[in-house]
Amino acid sequence: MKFFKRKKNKKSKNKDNNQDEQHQSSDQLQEHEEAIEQQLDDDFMTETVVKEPEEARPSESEQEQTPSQEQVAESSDEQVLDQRLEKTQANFGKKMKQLFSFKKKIDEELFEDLETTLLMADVGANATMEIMEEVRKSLKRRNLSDADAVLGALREQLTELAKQVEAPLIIDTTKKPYVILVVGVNGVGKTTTIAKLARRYKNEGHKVMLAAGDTFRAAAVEQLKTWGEREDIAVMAQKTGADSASVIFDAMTSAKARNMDVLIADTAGRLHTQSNLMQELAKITRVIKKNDETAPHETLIVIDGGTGQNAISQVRAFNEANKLTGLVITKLDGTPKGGVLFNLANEFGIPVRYIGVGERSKDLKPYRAEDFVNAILD
Ligand SMILES: Nc1nc2c(ncn2[C@@H]2O[C@H](COP(=O)(O)OP(=O)(O)O)[C@@H](O)[C@H]2O)c(=O)[nH]1
Ligand SMILES: [Mg+2]
Repeated sequence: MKFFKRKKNKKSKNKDNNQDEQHQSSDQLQEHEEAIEQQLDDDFMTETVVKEPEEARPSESEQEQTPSQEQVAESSDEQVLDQRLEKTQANFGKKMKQLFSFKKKIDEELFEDLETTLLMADVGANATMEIMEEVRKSLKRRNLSDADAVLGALREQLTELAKQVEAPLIIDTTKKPYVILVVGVNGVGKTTTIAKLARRYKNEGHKVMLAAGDTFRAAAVEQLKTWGEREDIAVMAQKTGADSASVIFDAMTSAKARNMDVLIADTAGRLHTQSNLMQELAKITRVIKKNDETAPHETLIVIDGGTGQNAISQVRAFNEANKLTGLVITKLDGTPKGGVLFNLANEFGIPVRYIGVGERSKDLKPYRAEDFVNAILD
């Protein structure tokens, strides 16, 4: 039995949506994104061919089975997500369906089991409570109680919550450079995400520069420089131990002089509990504003998708030090607990701009609520 009904047909979806402006622009954006994704896919394929070791080359008979360009083109973002989020799917959608296959009767125990499944996937206590309350209300209102209806109502609630934080990051080209400040604790994937973003924006035709604002470790500057060289993107760096705020300030000046469109600034990872380091972050923003009072135009926090409840305290503390405007949730490919996105959505409502689903430079996807919910449920 198929409990969750997917709404995959974009054309019919358009008809249902009255074509209001927001949907129209988000569809246009989607088309645009698909074109970029294709470009990224093409780039990536060239890379793999170059790097492929001799013995790993497919034999001729295997080559015949290699998908054609057209077939590759057909593997959409949605399919990639389905694949990359399968750990969460196994711990979420699959578990829920199992609950119903064991029990035909819809009773209080079943609701409790559903609640547990949400909690186990890190949806968080508050969000779980609210979602389940809405599910119950919705069933009561429609006087329904069969398995399909329960799961359908749950899907609706999750989608609604997921949609509340759907707002793609659009580079404002009137800001030159458009400054993106990237913050977060150590090891969450800030530098990797910056490299992925740089590649994406470059492919969109923007002139991109990076600022190596993580001046704590020499390795951090080197890591960014290596990415920069690989992708042919300018990286502004100073010596280890330099003042992070001035590195970023100088990079802004240089970006202006070189007519750059986008400047993405890295920062050192810091624990949200280290108040002196959090104050330093506030100083970075103050110094940025001395260069351009409208900047930073986006302050992105990077959150490791596997962090669980700690993600909430991270976002809270960083948001107090520096007003956050966007979230990137990384490593969703490696965790069975992708439910943290709902927890964050419910708690803060800060837009989720991108999700990280792997270590390669193309493994960053613009966040789309419906695709995300489909990938973890079905
Ligand atoms: N599987 C996976 N690994 C990631 C992702 N994003 C980053 N990483 C890995 O996380 C580790 C730390 O990343 P890094 O960018 O150095 O983190 P930073 O300390 O926040 O700058 C590296 O090994 C990255 O390859 C992701 O979306 N998926
Ligand atoms: Mg880093």
